[in-house]
Formats: sequence, C-alpha cells, structure tokens
Amino acid sequence: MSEIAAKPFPFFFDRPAIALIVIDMQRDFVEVGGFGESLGNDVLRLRKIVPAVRRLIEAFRSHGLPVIHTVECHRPDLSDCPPAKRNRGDPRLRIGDPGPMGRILIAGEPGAAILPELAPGPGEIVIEKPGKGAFYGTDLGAHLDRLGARQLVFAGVTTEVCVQTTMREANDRGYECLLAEDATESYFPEFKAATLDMIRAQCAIVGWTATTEGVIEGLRDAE
Ligand code: C5J
Repeated sequence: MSEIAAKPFPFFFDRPAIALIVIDMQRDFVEVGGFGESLGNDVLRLRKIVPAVRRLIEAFRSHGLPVIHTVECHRPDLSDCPPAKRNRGDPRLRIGDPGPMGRILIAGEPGAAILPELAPGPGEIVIEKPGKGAFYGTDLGAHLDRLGARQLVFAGVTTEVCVQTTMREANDRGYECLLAEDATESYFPEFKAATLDMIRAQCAIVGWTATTEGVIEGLRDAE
C-alpha cells in the first residue's frame, strides 16, 4: 500500500487500482466568452486551476495510470435532456439554445469541448454525461471495472455540482475518492469551501482531500 498525505487522514492506495477523473473542464464553463461567463459568472476563478489539473494529468500519464475525462453534454435532439433540467436554467440561455460557442452543452459543439491545454491523450476515455454525476446514464462503471480501478482521484469543475455529485455516486458504489483541493473550483468560493468540508466530515464520509503536490508525491513514492 502507498500513501497520499490527505485530510482527514492519509489516503492509502494500491498503485494499479488508482485512476484520475477530470470533470467537465469544458470551454463553456471555463473560458472567457463562454456560456458560464454569459450567465454572469467569474470564469477566471475556474481558469486558475488549469495548471494544477494539467500537472495531475501529466503525473498520472507518466506513471502509466488511467486518466478519464468527463464532459457534460446532450444529444443534438435533446432526447437525453429532461425538461426538468432544461427548463431550470436562465430562460434566455437554455441547454440546446445557440450560445456564444455554439449550441449550449450539445455534444460536438465548440463550447462543449475540453480545453485544448487539457485535451485527452490518445486512448484516454472520455465520458459524455447527460447528468451532473458521471455514473448516471454512462458506462463509466464498466470502464472502471475493466481497468480494475477502485480508488479515484478527482479534479475539475464545478466543485459543488458535477464534482461533488460524481464523488457521491462513486462513494455509494464502493470506490474510495480523493479530491485534489487546488485542482477543483467553483464560481462560488463559499460553495467550494463547504464542499471540501462536507467531503471530509465525519471521518471522510464522502472521501478525502489533498493538494495536487501531495497526490503527485504519493504517486512518485509508490514507484
Ligand atoms: C454545472 C458542472 N455546474 N460541470 N456543471 O452545471 O458542474
């Protein structure tokens, strides 16, 4: 067993069973001029984590460990977007409407793409997900079974929405989950802080948190 210095206590892991899941680092959430900004959010907060996310991706790749990317998006005919989701957004800019970077959150549109600097490498799995959680309506679980991954390190956006939802889904499925504190972000700083607290509360009720540096050191020591 190897170890990552984490909160609320060290995260022990088996090197072959660990994988990185990068949640929704999409242009529409993170880039200036995208959907997220058009809703009045300060996307520069999210952009700041790009170097840390990149370091994690490169570390996992360099150790030959799996990197899985997720993308929140829907089919062009919106058949996988329940009205309850579509009708909840700002009425002037809903999923499927023309947005600043193509149709909002539609697969294949420029805004739905992953940031070029974090682009999936050859052979890396990309999960297109219709929900906030990456297990709902996807084959993520089957991919993880095939890879033998039981311990998941998370990065990406937004902390309290798609990241937290996916961690909770994973926790209920028996995965051990760790969130890289400086490689995740929210448009709302207080929501990020509360999510980190919620994850670690009650002796890691959802999982662990650690710094990117801590994760990278743990992987290095496991070599
Ligand atoms: C949101 C996400 N915030 N990726 N999506 O709607 O967290």
